[in-house]
Amino acid sequence: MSRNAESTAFRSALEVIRGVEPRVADAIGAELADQRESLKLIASENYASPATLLAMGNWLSDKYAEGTVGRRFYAGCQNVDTVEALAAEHARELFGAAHAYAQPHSGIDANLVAFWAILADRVEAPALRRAQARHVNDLTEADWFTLRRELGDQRMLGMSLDAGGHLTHGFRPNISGKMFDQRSYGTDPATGLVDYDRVAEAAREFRPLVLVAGYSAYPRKVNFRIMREIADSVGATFMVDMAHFAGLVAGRVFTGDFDPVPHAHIVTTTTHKSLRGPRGGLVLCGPELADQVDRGCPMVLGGPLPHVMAAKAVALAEARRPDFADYARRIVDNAQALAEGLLRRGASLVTGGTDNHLVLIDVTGYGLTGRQAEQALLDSGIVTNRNAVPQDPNGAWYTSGIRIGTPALTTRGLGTAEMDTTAELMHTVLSQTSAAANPDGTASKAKYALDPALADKVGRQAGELLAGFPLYPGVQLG
Ligand code: DSN
Repeated sequence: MSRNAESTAFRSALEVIRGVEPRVADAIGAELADQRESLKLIASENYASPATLLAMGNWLSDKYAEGTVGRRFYAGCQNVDTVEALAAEHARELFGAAHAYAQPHSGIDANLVAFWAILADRVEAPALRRAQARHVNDLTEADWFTLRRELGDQRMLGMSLDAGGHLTHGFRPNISGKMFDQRSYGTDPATGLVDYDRVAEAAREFRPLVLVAGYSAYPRKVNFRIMREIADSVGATFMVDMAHFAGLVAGRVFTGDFDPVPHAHIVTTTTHKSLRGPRGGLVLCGPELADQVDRGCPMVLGGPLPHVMAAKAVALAEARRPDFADYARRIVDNAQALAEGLLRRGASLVTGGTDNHLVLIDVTGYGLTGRQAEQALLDSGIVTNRNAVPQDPNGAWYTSGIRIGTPALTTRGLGTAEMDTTAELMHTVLSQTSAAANPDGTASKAKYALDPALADKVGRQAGELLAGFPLYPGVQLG
């Protein structure tokens, strides 16, 4: 698309929106300005391409399309079929998967579809066979009672939240922790790394139906071959949530033992993180689970979002281009440069570095909580998010960590030299911020003191750094 076409498309869209509700048009324009001006280091965010964004604003949004390609509960879905089939085809080709399901609206939805499919495959189907029934409707009340009890009795073993796992990997207050009897594996307290022997031991003791790998705040690779061996040793279904690192799998940075697709029974992901697509989810699996996964909507999900599936097809097509591999490699180079820059300046990093797209800073060394550090950085034009560190004494709200990641800045074109400057800016802010007390003199985990002049100066320096890497250079709104 020519740059002129991008400007015309977005300007025209805003003009039309402004005619109805100008405040929405203003918010959209302001969001672009904010994103252009800030040093975005949120590990789970990115900048989708203009083509991906534009694929979402159209008439596909108006269709209901429960069911699957060619087998819908609504008439007139031929164009939805086209885009869903394309999204699935690109996903299968990109990841080398036998089956892809492009309907989940988010990563959590993708995980729920996967859990549903595993339970249906491992518990419901055997129960139906035992009862010699074809469908749950054919079960007697007694059979149904037994099945309900068995469904509620299943076990999941996943990475604990404070070790970097995700809420949906069995965290007790989350629906996943209520669907399953849950136990989690952590990381080695000395190294911060996954200890596969301990995972194997936990699996032997707990005998889970599902072993989950994947993370949202673990800065290292996971060996999925070993995890599959552990799952096999106890007869568990092995599921990987690759939402954070799907772009690194797509870009062939994570291969062999570190590519989950050949090793897992089922893989879930979001499409908007390192994969750089629209907000949404995706499930990949082999033929054994495909039928159950395809029942995700309407059994688990509301109607699919055809406009978002169109955007998934566009983004996945982009990820199949050769330059995406270069992008994926640069994400990791940048994360490592950022980690080295921080370490050189005295920061403490969980696991001492990174081999993926994210870095987890333990900010207690700066005398701060994650909440204080996050706000001080935001005052200085640096957007991050606070995150728990393993065995975090400050809990999940205040936390002791700051999670940063490089997918977004790498899309913008920043390289390793700019990562060193970014490390310098972050270190300056963190080392000049101090914890402040409540008015009554008690310690606060939220209040902090940072000289506003310093915050302004760092903000200007961040702006100067970004000026060399314009965001959406083809889009001029005014
Ligand atoms: N909220 C996402 C993240 O920031 O990692 C995970 O769901």
